[in-house]
Amino acid sequence: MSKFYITTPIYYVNDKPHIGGAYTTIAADVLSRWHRMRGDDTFFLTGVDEHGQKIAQAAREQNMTPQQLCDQNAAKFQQVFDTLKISYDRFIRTTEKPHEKMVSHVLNTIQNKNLIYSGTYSGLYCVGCERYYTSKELTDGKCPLHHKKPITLSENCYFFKLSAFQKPLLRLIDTNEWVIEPEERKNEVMGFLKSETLEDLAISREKVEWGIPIPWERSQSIYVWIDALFNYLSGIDWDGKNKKMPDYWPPDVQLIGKDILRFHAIIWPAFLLSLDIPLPKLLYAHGFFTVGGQKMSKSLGNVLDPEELATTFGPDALRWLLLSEFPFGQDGDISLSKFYDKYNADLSHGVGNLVRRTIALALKYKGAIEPPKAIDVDFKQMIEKAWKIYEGALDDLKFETAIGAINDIVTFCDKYIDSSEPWRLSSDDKQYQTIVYNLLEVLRHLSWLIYPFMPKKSNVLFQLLGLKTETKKSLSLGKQWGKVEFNNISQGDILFPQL
Ligand code: ME8
Repeated sequence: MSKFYITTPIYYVNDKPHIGGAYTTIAADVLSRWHRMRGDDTFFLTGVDEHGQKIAQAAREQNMTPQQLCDQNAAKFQQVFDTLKISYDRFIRTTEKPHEKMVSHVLNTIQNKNLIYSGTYSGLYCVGCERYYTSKELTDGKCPLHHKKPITLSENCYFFKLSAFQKPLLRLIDTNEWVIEPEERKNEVMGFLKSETLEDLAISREKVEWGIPIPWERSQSIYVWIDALFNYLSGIDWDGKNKKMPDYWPPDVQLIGKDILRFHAIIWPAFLLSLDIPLPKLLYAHGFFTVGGQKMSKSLGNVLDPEELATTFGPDALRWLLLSEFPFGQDGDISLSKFYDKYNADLSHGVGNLVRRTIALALKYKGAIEPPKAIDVDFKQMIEKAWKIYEGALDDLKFETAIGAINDIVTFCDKYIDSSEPWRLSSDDKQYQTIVYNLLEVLRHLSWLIYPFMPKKSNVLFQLLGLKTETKKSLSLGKQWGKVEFNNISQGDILFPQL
């Protein structure tokens, strides 16, 4: 059995769950469900980032202790993830004691290797981002994200010798030992490493009351970003000391948004190299989306809320819509009107209508619908081809291609119904039964195929087909054509009511 370890970023606990984070998490969930369905020993880690000045400040403003705020908001994230049918195996919170202990151990190890030294850092600091900016990175002297002038800050701190890793990282990326995808993102990181001198990294700060103390100097605490990166190790219960890493290590996929690429493509692997820990197999940074052609912003009033969208379209459909609108690795645009159009086209008129038509035809025949003596080769080949495209697409994180393969099956069947005109035949006719069998068998395959994207609808469809135990089968059995008999079919509620 292969293992599959996948991670998302951990989200700032003081923010509301946003559609951007939901996008990353849904994508990770689809991959996790796909790997579980395939029989892989899968571990899906997500969670929240709970330390730092911003969180302490937000708690003060709300008359709460930081821990109270974290507890309240972490629960909110979990609730939204439940709504979105996120099947994480572990929801990590960086205020968990084992995480804090692990980070302390790891810092001691790096310190013992002489890769940490004390110094003074002075720089342009954005409170909103909790990070320093170089003047080059600012837009008109302002933080590109918060559009505020950073403050000049000087403080004693510890530095990590990040500069020592510039050459090793360049080599690892160049030789694809450290794989960053899509290609564009890899080139971005390579370009940066080739053209800029990597400076040592300030890893601690003074007077942050809500952070993990530097073990040998408790007046300093570790910078929230560094603390957060180590969640990928504490999330699988590594204690920071044991030489043997947990079996899930290294991650097979680390999914992130392109905004946090440098943290994950440079700083994170440098820490792992400093600890002699194998690097993740793949770092994949997806794109950002605009809404109706514009950047999402409160002032424009175009912020999409994942919970509201799940109420409008249903969580299953929302997952499908988000991942089908534009290619995963690229930037794209979404909008409510596009969601309505796509919902009606793919789901209501597409999959949903095929289900309703097929079941209506099947119910006209009273007996069990058995595999025909001569298997329909066109159907068998069509389904085998669809599976091939679908599997290759999910392995390459091309969600939109996998969804396209499903839509093509539906189109094939719609044409088949129109051309074979089963309504002209008597239900006792062998030809009628063959047509219905082919269509039911397609629905059974569709239930498997839609599962990673729409787990609840997939289960409903299996039930309508009278195949409640089908998912207990291995995928390789499930993928075979023409072996199953249908004898307990029912027409339930409409799967995707038109909106
Ligand atoms: O960066 N549009 O957390 P975060 C699209 N705690 N995606 C967005 C988005 C938007 N408007 N806003 C956020 C952090 N995201 C750190 C991570 S990991 C060790 C620590 C997505 O909650 C984006 O993909 O601010 C980003 O990568 C992720 O949410 C986390 O954002």
